[in-house]
Amino acid sequence: MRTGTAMVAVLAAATAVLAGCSGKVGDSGSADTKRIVLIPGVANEPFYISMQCGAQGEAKKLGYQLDTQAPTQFDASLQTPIVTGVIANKPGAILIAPTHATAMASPIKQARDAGIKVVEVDTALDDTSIALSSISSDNTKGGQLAAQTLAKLVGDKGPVLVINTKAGTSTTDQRAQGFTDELKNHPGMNSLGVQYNNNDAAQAASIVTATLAAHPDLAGIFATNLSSAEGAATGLRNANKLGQVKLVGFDASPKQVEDLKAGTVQALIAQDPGTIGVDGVDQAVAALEGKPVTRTVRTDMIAITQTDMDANSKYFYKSKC
Ligand code: T6T
Repeated sequence: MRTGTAMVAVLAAATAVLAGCSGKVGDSGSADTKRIVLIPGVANEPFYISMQCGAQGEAKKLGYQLDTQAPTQFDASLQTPIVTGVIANKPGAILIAPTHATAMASPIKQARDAGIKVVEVDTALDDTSIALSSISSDNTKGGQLAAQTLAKLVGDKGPVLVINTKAGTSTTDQRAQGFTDELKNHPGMNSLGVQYNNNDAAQAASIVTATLAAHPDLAGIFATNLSSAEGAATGLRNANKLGQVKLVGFDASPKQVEDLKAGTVQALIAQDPGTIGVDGVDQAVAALEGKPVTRTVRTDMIAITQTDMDANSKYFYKSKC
């Protein structure tokens, strides 16, 4: 018994020393202000891997620890328990890509109310009062850019389809809206509407197959993200319509880059997820150190075609750091 008590005392003393070193005061329940947790939309996906690489590098540079915890699918019901678990561990800040603009509000608010600094990376909540800062591409503009790019490819005429991922994803909803708005400036093109693939490439391929059966004159497709674009390319390949139906896809995963090189996809709107990660850490650290925080930070986005792909390879996403 006595040995046990002594060991507890030694452990408590050691914990206190460690706490002093790291800024952690485990038992008292206050936050570890040197630790930041990144919660991406989904695990093992090149957009978020690139974001994590940027965030990790920046955190190291600034003397912070960055941990990453991602759901296995892009789904609020899987991301919510991750946020709840992270709150219990009390990091100083979280960088989060909310998987739904309203469904993630309550768990993220709980994090904020627990004293954790919240920074949104890529996606955002509709309620702008919860996060301190949001870092993303200008997604509405990205959708407009996709429409302008597709208009050139189809000679400004014919039926076009939008393949979106999941309704309620702030970024891709804005891209679809930007695309639809810009189509008003291209009266020769008519929209066949927006279809959702549930962030699943196989579903995007099936949407293409079904659309081609009903509209064999389909001229072009705008795929609003990585899974939509990878799947749409597969659908066109299956239907033997490669190059005939023009495809513009958001993002630049290794597979999308291969598809661009092969001529399966005519243009990619690449984002800069590495910089989103870097800027996210910078804003979180500013908040933790009591410095001014920027509420909205916009990162780069670029339309890449086969002819300029080599010059723009810095925008290609990574599958590991
Ligand atoms: O397009 C990115 C991201 O910007 C979007 O919010 C969700 O999908 C991606 O992660 C690509 O899969």
